[in-house]
Parts: sequence; C-alpha cells; structure tokens
Amino acid sequence: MLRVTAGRLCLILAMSSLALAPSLLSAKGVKAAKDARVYFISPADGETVSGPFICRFGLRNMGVTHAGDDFAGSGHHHLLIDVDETMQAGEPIPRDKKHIHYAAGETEARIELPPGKHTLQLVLGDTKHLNFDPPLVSEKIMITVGKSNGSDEARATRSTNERRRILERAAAPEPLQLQPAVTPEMTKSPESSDFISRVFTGSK
Ligand SMILES: [Cu+2]
Repeated sequence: MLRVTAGRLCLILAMSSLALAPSLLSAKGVKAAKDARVYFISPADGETVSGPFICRFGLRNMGVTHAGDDFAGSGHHHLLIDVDETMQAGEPIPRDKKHIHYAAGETEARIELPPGKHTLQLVLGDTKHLNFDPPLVSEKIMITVGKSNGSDEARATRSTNERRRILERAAAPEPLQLQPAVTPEMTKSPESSDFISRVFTGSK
C-alpha cells in the first residue's frame, strides 16, 4: 500500500507546481503574448447589416487553435453580443447565447441578430475557456441590423429572382461572338490567314 503523509504530499505539490513553467502561468491565468491583438475584420464599427452577416475574427501575434489544444501562445475566439461586463484575467468566459465559443478554432461565423443596434466584442480564451492575463479583448463595436432583406420572405423573393435570371439566361440566344469571326474571304489566301495569325499573336 502506498502511504503518503501530509508532509510528503505538500512536498509533492510544491515540486509539481515548480514544474509548471512559472513564466507561462501567473496567479491570474495564462500570460497573453505582449503584443497580441484581437480585432474585427468585419463588420466595421458603425456598419449597418441586413439579415444574417458574416463576422470575421482577427488575431495578431498569437495563434488560433481548438479548445483543449494546449499550444503555447494560442487560444480560441469568443464573440460577446450585447455584453457589458468586463472580462477578468484567469476567469472563465461564460457560455450562453451572448457568449459564443468558437471551440473548433473558427475564425469567422454567420451571425443572425434581431433588428436594431447591437454591440459585438471578441475575446480570445485559453485552452480551458479562461481569460488570458491580461484578458485579450477586441474593441467593442456597434452595428445596426436593418429590417429589410433579412426576412425569409425577402430571401425567398431573392432566390425566385435569381432563378428567373438563370432561366432567362438559358433561354437567351447564343451570346455575341467577342472574337472577330473568320470570314471565307479572309481565309481564302495564305496571305490573309497569315495576316489573321499576326493580328492574334501580335507579331509583325
Ligand atoms: Cu471557449
């Protein structure tokens, strides 16, 4: 039987915490790279979008990876929607409709929000969904979601119009020839065909 006394247990704990690379860990959480920056590629601050939109996440000087991957200097994105609270170093990033985790290492997402004004903010979290130290948050942007094109009805109209255009294109006569047609007169003598080939190749 293995018996561990309280004294020995303390020693073991002390030794194992020494092994945890103190430069990478602080009391508050995993140290963020000094020059790391999280930002929105799109949408832009103040932009008006209609219906679902693609949100693109930017990150400099650190890498994006899956949650659970423990590579140094990497993490995964989180999108905060209409969140007012400030992220705290080492604290878990909540997981709900307003705190979306992109644990598969996604760098963009399709977002659909009710019409009106919304704030968006990005947060990079560590392998365990905890904030870095200091927290890696983007600037908070405000977007306006318009009422138009976003509805199912508008989408249906759009796709009907698209189908109609495709059908019209299919029914249209052959498109005009953009290259000069070669007429029988032009091809009847060797000189004229030579002339044509010179025109096409640009040689003299
Ligand atoms: Cu997460």
